[in-house]
Amino acid sequence: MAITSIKNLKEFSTANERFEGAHLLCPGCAHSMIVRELMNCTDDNLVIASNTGCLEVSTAVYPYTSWDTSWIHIGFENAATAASGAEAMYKARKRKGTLKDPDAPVKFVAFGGDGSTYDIGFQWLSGAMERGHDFTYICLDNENYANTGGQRSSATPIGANTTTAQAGRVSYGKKEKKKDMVAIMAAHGAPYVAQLAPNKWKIMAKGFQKALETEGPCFINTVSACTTEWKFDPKDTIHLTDLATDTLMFPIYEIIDGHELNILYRPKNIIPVEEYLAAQGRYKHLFKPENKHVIEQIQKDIDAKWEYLQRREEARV
Ligand SMILES: Cc1ncc(C[n+]2csc(CCOP(=O)(O)OP(=O)(O)O)c2C)c(N)n1
Ligand code: SF4
Ligand SMILES: [Mg+2]
Repeated sequence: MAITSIKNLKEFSTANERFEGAHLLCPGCAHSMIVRELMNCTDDNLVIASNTGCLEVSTAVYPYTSWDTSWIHIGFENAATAASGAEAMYKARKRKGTLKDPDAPVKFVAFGGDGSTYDIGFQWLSGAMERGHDFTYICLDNENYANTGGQRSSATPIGANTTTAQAGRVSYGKKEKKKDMVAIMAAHGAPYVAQLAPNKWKIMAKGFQKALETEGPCFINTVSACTTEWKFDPKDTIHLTDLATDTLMFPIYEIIDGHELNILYRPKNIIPVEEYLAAQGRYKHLFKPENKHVIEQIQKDIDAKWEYLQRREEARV
């Protein structure tokens, strides 16, 4: 098995880069941290499909590429389709004996933003999960359509100001709550589903490795802080992600075979969500007296979800 045990920080920083640093993502963009970690956590050959979005447009500007591996660019809705199609072809060729090196370990991975994963590519992702392809789908969840100017997606949390759910005199921003994609993917009966974050990089590497090692369709939602649309200083990406995990706005957990839930990170001190919201321009209107009720609602929802996750973990159902 070519997947290595979790590398330490030194090994990670000195490993042969498979995701090259010369790209056009904004300084501080978490997309590159997540992709780099996935690519550095295994020595297996990788076939990666990446659909339209910030990651794709910033890493494959002709004639340059940041991808030191097989890489397929595909239309906005089709990351899962491309990865699952490549996997099906690989299996067929293996069966027919037409692969040059049939014993070389190969893993199939798809990267999609939340706009493509939660909304526009949702049915294609659902189909690939249901068909049971052996691949890992990673959602880079920055909670908006960043590449086209910050429109709301169904991953955008309630109360966020976006270009299509604007906060102003008559509105506090997005009115609807975030879709629970992790639960939806687990409901497909996928063997491995998780929510991970780049500040907890060892947990994230372990989760990636688990997904790559697991046979069948795996889904990972990663929290990807977006300096431009969340509106925070690029130097604060990891601090902001710490706030995301330690307020439990983004709890870190896995679900195995659609039912066994394990919490992977328990903050020592749970931070009130206000601190996370106050650190980002997209929520600044919530601190006006007339919008305080939205902050209270967000905190209530976080508390209820944390309770629920703990109960699920204990119940082992
Ligand atoms: C079918 C289709 N609809 C819309 C677009 C325009 N489009 C390109 S990238 C993008 C936003 C991508 O958002 P997301 O998937 O969240 O990725 P991010 O850029 O935020 O990483 C949109 C709407 C497109 N290329 N194809
Ligand atoms: S707009 Fe956001 S997601 Fe896109 S490159 Fe910049 S920081 Fe990254
Ligand atoms: Mg997005």
